[in-house]
Amino acid sequence: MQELQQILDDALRSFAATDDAAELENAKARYLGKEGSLTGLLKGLGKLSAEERPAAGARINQVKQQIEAALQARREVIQQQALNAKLAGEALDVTLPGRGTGAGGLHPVTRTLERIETLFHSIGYAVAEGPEIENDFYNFTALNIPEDHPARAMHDTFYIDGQHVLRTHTSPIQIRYMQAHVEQHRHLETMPDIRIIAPGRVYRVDSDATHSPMFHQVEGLWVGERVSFADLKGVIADFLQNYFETEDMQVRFRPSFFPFTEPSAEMDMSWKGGWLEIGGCGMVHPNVLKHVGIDSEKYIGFAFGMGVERLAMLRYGVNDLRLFFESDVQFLKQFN
Ligand code: 2NM
Repeated sequence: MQELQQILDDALRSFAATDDAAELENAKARYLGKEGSLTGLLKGLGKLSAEERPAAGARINQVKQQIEAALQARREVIQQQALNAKLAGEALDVTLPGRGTGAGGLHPVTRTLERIETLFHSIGYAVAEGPEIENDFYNFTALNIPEDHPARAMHDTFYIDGQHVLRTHTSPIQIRYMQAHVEQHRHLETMPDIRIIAPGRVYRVDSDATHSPMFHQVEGLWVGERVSFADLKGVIADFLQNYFETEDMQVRFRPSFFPFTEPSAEMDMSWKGGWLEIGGCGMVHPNVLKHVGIDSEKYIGFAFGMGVERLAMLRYGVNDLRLFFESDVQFLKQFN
């Protein structure tokens, strides 16, 4: 039976030709299905004579078993291949070390603030804090800033409403502290000195390469019965020497004007053979002391203010202020 051999060869070839389970079952149908070629031969047995039938039937059944065996073998190979592919796709090396979550670290401005706080703490200054949303009195009036002063204008100050602003300096902290200090010592003949720094975020309508609408300031205040301009210069010089870790630090005061101090000065420090402005200062104006209920005939004080980003840039060698506010981890992780 030439035809039987042909069917067997075809079946084995088409089973071997596919890697796909569904395609294999389609191939099976072509030989063993209801319309399959082998099934056709079996149906044809009836046309044979009684003598021929048993031998022909036996041969067809033998081929049928061979095809079924090949089919089953191929099914198992394809199933195994599918399983291997699935396992490879899900491969997980449980012996690899974990990725971890990273340690994180402090922002350079935060580190600078902590350094400033530590240094002033070491010479007897407390660290005071206060709200970032302030009212007109604490941000301007108490500081002897007149009603028509340009700093009060909408284009310099972020207004929350007619009465409230984002603080434009940390002086309101000092005003609040002085008020509370006076209240706390009202029963005494004389009150102890006030020695504080007021670090924190401040806000101004200003944004370019050297100005950010939010930045950090540290102000300082010493109020007592015998506080002098010389003390002010000594404290500033001591701070800068320690902050920059150099004995070779010159401090220069240039006459200036602020509504809240009299006299007032700009502070410069020696830097790379020249001078660099690092803030302003002065003796607290008598009107400021009056606003917080301190007798300006008995008490006197100095105050100063410095930009924290400026101090951070100088210490870490950063040349663009904006880098501090971009939250770029590649930049920030250099400082930890
Ligand atoms: C500065 C410059 C000069 C200052 C004044 C006061 C207060 F509240 F005592 F009046 N706090 N800070 C002051 C004085 C701030 O920053 C450039």
